[in-house]
Amino acid sequence: MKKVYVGMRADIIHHGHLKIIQEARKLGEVTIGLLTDKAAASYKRMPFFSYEHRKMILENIIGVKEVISQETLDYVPNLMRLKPDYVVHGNDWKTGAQKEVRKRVISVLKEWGGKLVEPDFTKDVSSSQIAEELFELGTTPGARMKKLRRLLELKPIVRVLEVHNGLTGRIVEKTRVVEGDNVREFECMWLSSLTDSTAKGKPDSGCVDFTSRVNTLNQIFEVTTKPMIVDADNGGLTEHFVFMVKTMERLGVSAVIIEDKVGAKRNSLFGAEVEQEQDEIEMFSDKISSGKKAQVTEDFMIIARIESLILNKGMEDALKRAKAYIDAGVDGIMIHSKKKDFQEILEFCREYKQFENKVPLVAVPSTYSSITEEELIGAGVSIVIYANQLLRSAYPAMVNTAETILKNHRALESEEQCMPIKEILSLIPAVCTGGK
Ligand code: SPV
Ligand code: MG
Repeated sequence: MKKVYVGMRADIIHHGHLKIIQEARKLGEVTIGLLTDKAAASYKRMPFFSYEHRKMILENIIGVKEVISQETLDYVPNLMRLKPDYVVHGNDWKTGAQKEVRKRVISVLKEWGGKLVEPDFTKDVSSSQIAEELFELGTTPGARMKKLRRLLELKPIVRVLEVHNGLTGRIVEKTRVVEGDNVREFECMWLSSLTDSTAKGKPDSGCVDFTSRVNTLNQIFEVTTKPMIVDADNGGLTEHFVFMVKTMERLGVSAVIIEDKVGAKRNSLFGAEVEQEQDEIEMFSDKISSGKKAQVTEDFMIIARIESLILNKGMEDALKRAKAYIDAGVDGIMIHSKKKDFQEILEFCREYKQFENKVPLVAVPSTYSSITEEELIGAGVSIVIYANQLLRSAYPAMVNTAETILKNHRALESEEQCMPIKEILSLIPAVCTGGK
């Protein structure tokens, strides 16, 4: 029997997959190289179904002899081991994201005279299209909430972008950039107190009340499926925080971040320019453990935000607090800084790496924005939050348009700054507003 290798992601199985397997069977004994969850998440969104579930389905398809794991997008390591006579793949990978992977398959097969066989791909069905349609259907609170923990397992860093209304939620949901083999997107949303307040024409001083923040959250959740981290300021009094935890969890929020400050709420980026007081370690630890006791599921996360560097309390204090908060049961640590350079963040990360007990580390590079995701990964950061960029870019554009109309006594000159009317009419698909 000849050996036939078929690499697959097989997240949403359809007749296109079965046709490939049928073609492969005609050539010999079929081994499926199934992308692991990490490999599948390395170049585009994480799969809907876990490796075990995808494997179980494939193993029960007639003609599949064995399913083995493929740990990289690159087929070469598995091909070197198995030295198959044939690799079978639909001919849709000649162009686009997988072009390079294909080239490497062809060149390694040459080493033992193996062949690449490329049946016509099935044009009337596409996993990506089915996935898009599933996302448009929406999600449930429980399914959305779980996604952040899964992303933390699968991605080297979870990329989070600020949202403050339904439209910005849609931007996080839909925006994608293709870079070689990779489709890059934001995996999660951040409901920022700064941009939520600013979008409502109010200062970031806690004057947008909790009910209003929950309303905004619901508006965003109506039109998105990605997970959400909520900026909960300092979480309020401990006896109120426990209710906040339950509300957030019930809605399907994946994590809240609470900052270790007390007193009148001021945005951290003011630093020591304004009066800001840090909480006692014991009091804040108590808030964390009370919150942890209040949550119902294992999925919800409470992340503690350390303000020591912002308030010039020093590295020692920041590290001491990180240890105490971890002991109190926190699920993540956000270390904040308002320096332009990122040396103090890297110093914190270096020390943090030595901790015996670690939880995922979160960074918010608003002022030290020159740091790259690769540098953050190297430092051990698991979540990067781009906390305010959508609103900061939208506001100057809108003011500019307003001024252009005023200066010209008409709207014509503003047109080149605006998206075409036709485009805005179809920006939101009809399915979101009640059918096609
Ligand atoms: C926010 O986005 O509201 C934050 C981050 O809390 S910062 O503005 O940097 O304090
Ligand atoms: Mg905030």
